[in-house]
Amino acid sequence: MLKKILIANRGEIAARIIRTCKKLGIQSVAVFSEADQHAPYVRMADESYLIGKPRVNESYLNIEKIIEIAQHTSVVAIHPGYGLLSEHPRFAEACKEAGIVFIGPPSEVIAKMGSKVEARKEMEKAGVPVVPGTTDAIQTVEEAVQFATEVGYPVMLKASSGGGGIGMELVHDSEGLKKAFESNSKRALAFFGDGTMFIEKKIENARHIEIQIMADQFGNVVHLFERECSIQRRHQKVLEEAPSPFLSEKTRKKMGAAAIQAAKTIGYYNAGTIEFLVDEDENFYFLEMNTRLQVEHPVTEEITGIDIVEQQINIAAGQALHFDQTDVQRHGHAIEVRIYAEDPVNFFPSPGQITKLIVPEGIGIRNELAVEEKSMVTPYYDPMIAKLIATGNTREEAIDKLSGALRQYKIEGIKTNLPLLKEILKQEAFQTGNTLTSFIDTYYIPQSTT
Ligand code: MV4
Repeated sequence: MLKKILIANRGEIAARIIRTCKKLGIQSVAVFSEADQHAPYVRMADESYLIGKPRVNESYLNIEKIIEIAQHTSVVAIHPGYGLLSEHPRFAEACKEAGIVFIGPPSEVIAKMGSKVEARKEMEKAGVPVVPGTTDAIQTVEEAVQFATEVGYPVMLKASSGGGGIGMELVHDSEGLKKAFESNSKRALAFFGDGTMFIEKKIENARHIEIQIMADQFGNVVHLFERECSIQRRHQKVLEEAPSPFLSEKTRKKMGAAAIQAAKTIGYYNAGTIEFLVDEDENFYFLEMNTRLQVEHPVTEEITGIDIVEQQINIAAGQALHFDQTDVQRHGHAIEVRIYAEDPVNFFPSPGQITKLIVPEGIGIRNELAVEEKSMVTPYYDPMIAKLIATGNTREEAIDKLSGALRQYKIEGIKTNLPLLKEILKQEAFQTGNTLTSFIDTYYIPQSTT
């Protein structure tokens, strides 16, 4: 058992991790920037330490400072949450060197999956279907054009170190590819310090479906079924649900088995997610692997009854999984929406003070909050201020509960995307489970700011 844990994160996920620490009798240490002094998670932790200025480079990304506090407070482990340092191989390495357990996979595995080109190679080795594309990095425009001619347009040009759509472009012909290659490679180099590019065939009318896996340090791997995450805007997820309303039981089984094989092949341990693109005929293709706890993990917790953070802690402590695949059962349906401090018309961030906050409550309603009444939402971090999760016996019941909860929700003082979320739930395409990645662009027409 890990007796004392530092949480190298902020906001709702820091609060979420501290909650499981309390449940397990683990001492928690929070770190915070000058902008987060009054954040709820800072008060929830047993100890809290100021680590620097508001900007992440001067606080939450300062590896040396965080390790220094970890040593000063004698924690045995660090939980990185999501984003920030969670998929930073050098941070995992720094923890190890300091004799502190990193609650995540080994540094080398994070690095390997961080390279999309390497990840594709590993998946081919594992026998997991990947999108038809280049095996090796593309070095020149000529190579790019030659490959695209072979597989046929349209193709997706992607950055090997990319994610969130940065350095990615859809191209329809060789002219477009020639133009896109240099600019995206330069952008990727500027953003990630790596301009390596690769090409995939474009999968049309794709859904984004991911499999949650859990692996211990003894090679035991289970999957916790899928999450449907197709409703996104500019590569920001807005709504996630489990199970997917689209998948057949047969494909669900095949994807689960593929995800387990993927994790075994790379020697993975920790919670992890294998993302797939799924086409209309239920062909699925590996997209990327996330080697961290994800924002949308609660929907999986709701349908399986498994506390994913607790499992991460047990795995990091060197315990074997105490359940196998047949013990993982799913019940009902869960939907999560992300509440962002942003203008629902132009999607600009909307910082300011929350003057009034009413959070819905009820059976099957779960809130994950970064804020409370009177909190300041600052411009320094991700604008997601809360998550709302509704669980019912059926998808219809979950939608009804979520709609009711959204009607109860009140946030005053700042603008939020609550109107967008209500609008999504009202759409027939959503209600019938017809959720493609183009959903928001197709159906959402902003009405007003109030
Ligand atoms: C694709 C694709 C179609 N074909 N790759 C977007 C973010 C990045 N992680 C991968 N993305 C895509 N890759 C091929 N070969 C379509 C997308 C995509 C997308 C994927 C998931 C969820 C929303 C999306 C929105 C636009 C494009």
